[in-house]
Amino acid sequence: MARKFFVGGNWKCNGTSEEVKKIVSTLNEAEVPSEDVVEVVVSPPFVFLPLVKSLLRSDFHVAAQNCWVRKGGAFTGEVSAEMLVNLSIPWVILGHSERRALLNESNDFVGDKVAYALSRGLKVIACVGETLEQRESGSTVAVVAEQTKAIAEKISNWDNVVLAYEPVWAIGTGKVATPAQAQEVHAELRKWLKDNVSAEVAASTRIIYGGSVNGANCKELAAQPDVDGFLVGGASLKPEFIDIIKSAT
Ligand code: G2H
Repeated sequence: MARKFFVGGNWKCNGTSEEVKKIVSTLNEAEVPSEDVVEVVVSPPFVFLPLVKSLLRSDFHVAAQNCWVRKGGAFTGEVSAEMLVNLSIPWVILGHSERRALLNESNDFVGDKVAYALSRGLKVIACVGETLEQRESGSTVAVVAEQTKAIAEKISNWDNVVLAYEPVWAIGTGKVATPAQAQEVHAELRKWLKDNVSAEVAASTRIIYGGSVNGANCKELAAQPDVDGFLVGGASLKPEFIDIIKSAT
């Protein structure tokens, strides 16, 4: 089954309402391949989600950067999956390495979050990736397999999941994985899905790359057979995000 190219823009904890409006107007004016060719999803901070959703062109979609692991309630500072559904926010990013590292989100916790968000009808960009130390010790594949397993154990349907491989050493560092490094891990992840979930899920699940993707390096990465798109941080705040969307073709 053909996998539609996916480009996500993770704005992280950046922006004022003026800056957000400017980014959206750049996106709205851009000429990009049609929705049949590339799925574009941008992820502003929670507080800007309604604003971005109201202004953004209808062929692009929005994602939250996180949501609570269960039904909402007495969880100060959290935002529930139900709230996102209520605001018609279709996507959520879960398991980003910044949250895994800074907020101690474990593999199990991320698996629970993915399962709960899917159960509420959200689509999930689920992130996995190894640290530099883990790569240097030769445990990259074991680490990403373990992270993926913690998700796979808790879900039975992968239709609404995009898997984002984001090596921690490449995030925000300017040190992008080489196309060969990305392809190698993406192929291993696809093999893991085939061996542990099903051949159908392995063939249809989009595996996207994240970590210092920019307008200059996206083409070569996009040409790799198992790279089905990108999750873009820093460059998603700049006009070069358009070039990254265009790398779909
Ligand atoms: C990885 C990526 C977006 P950046 O975190 O998820 O960020 O492109 O800035 O490395």
